[in-house]
Amino acid sequence: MRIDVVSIFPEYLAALELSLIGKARQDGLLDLTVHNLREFTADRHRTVDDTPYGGGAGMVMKPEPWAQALESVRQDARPVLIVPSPAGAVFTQAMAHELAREEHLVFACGRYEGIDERVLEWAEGSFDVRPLSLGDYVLNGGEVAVLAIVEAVARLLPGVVGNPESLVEESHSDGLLEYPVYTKPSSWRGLDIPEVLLSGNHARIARFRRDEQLRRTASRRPDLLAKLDAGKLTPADLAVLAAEGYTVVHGRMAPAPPSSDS
Ligand code: 6SD
Repeated sequence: MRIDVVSIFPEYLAALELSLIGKARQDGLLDLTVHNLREFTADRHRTVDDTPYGGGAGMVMKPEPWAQALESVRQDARPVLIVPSPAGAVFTQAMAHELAREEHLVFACGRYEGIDERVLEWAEGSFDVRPLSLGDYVLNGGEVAVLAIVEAVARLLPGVVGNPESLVEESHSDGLLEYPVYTKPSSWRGLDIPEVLLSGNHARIARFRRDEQLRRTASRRPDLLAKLDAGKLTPADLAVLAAEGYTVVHGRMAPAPPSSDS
């Protein structure tokens, strides 16, 4: 996969030289280049921003440096152009899987009040433009979102994660949060690991972990629970969720009505 990132703070993306992603680049699995937007300016001061039409606070990124930068990185037919923005669709694991199948991703990191909107309109001509949000909170620019999205996508590329089995059981792969994990020592500062994990009984361990996934999801992410197909849950699953106050309504999990004895 080829990835180009355009930013006025290319040093911010230095983290992509570390760990798994850095190794994937060294191994030739990922061809990632970070570009400084200022290299695509034509004035003495390398100006990338200007005041907003219509007034208001802050500055807006000028369109022409962006057009120059994006034209310089585009080589194939229609690369995906990802523009981090709090006004984008929320990035999900399903999108990470879709993006991992692309040949070429380009990331445009905004700063200040954002990029002149006409850049996105113009880019539609030669890119598949995707404004994406990491979540409902406001960052100062697109760089942190790019770090997150590139890591989420690159780890799905063939050969990047050493043991591909570690990709299978993860959070969101089956719509449930992950089960808790423990390592040695088995007793630490007065806290013991759940005894079932020492039992050697693999069926009991699998049941314990599934129960923990269901309990955690019910208490921390009821929004995820509501998306599950109740038809894919076993009687044992439904019993755990009933204990957490959930019942099947129209084939989905929903909070159970308060019982008459409570
Ligand atoms: C000015 C940006 C780009 C400012 C952002 C993305 C998310 N999820 N929150 N904030 C963001 C992206 C903010 O450029």
